[in-house]
Amino acid sequence: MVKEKVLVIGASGQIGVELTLALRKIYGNNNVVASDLREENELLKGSGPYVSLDVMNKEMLHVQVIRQNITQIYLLAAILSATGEKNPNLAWHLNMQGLLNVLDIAREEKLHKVYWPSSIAVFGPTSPKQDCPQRTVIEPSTVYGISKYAGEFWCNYFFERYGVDVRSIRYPGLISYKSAPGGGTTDYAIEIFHEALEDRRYKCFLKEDTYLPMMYMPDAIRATIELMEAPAAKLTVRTAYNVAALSFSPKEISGEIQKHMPDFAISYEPDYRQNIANSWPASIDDSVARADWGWKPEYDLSRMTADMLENLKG
Ligand code: NAD
Ligand code: AKB
Repeated sequence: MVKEKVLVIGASGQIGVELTLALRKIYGNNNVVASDLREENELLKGSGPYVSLDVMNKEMLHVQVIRQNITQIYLLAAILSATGEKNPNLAWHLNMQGLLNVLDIAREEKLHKVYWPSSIAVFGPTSPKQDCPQRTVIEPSTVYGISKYAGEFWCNYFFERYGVDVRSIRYPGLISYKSAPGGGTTDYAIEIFHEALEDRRYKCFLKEDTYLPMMYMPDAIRATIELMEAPAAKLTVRTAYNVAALSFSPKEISGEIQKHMPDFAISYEPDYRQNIANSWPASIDDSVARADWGWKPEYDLSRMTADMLENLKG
């Protein structure tokens, strides 16, 4: 078996912490190097190597890849939708240049595989709202969505032109309790649990009937690993795969929380994130991922809600 050495960039973030821990179980603690611009997340401490690294510094990144004999990179460093609308230039710069730095190094060093996540944010107001297909009209209206869509085509280009085995998923909004979310529009679906447990009330920044595609983190981690372990010959999509699990509104998730906490109350005060949410589909068709590499979600709304509350209660 080929020995793999994995570098996770953005390992202290919402996905990075859980993905790093999952990859360490597969490849061994010392074969997964966590890296981030910010300090090492508490949950990673003591579980394996950590380096401080800026993905925008291509030379330093290249040095680390050579020095550590890296064979795979998982690139998670990015600016998400809500923060991106506050600073479009920064979002474009990090989301694009960070990816190009990684793809260039992967080509030069002949890395075995690269993982880079896209998002349902590639879809825009002209995409179908329900069961949005893998291939459809894609006209994103946020800088985050534009950067993800351009990124998907850079991945496809590096695969077609240079044979870089880069794989990608269009994650829905991800819900988790281990590490905090990083500035997205779907973050309300995490905040609501924390506020419910602390205050028994939550003021939501989206309207009650705003349906969005969502997924519980264990499903997202499993999707990522299953895609990365799938035989290359099975993959028909080299931009990014649609994957789906849940679709719910703030009213629906608050109703689910009320089943566990009858005195929980939600109110609504939509802000600039409502426009972002309005531009995205409500649900996603993931039949291509199911057919190509056997994707199937495990968590529904009620199971996810019960698990979130149980884990956050501690
Ligand atoms: P996050 O913001 O929680 O984590 C990103 C990490 O990258 C942070 O720890 C940050 O410090 C680090 N970082 C930022 N700039 C860096 C730099 N220059 N060099 C090195 N590290 C840097 O984000 P996340 O939610 O974990 O998302 C990870 C990826 O998944 C992103 O590409 C995001 O677009 C994508 N995604 C996330 C979601 C979601 O709901 N969380 C949904 C769809 C797609
Ligand atoms: C966001 O809301 O920006 C992210 C995403 C869906 O990409 N959670």
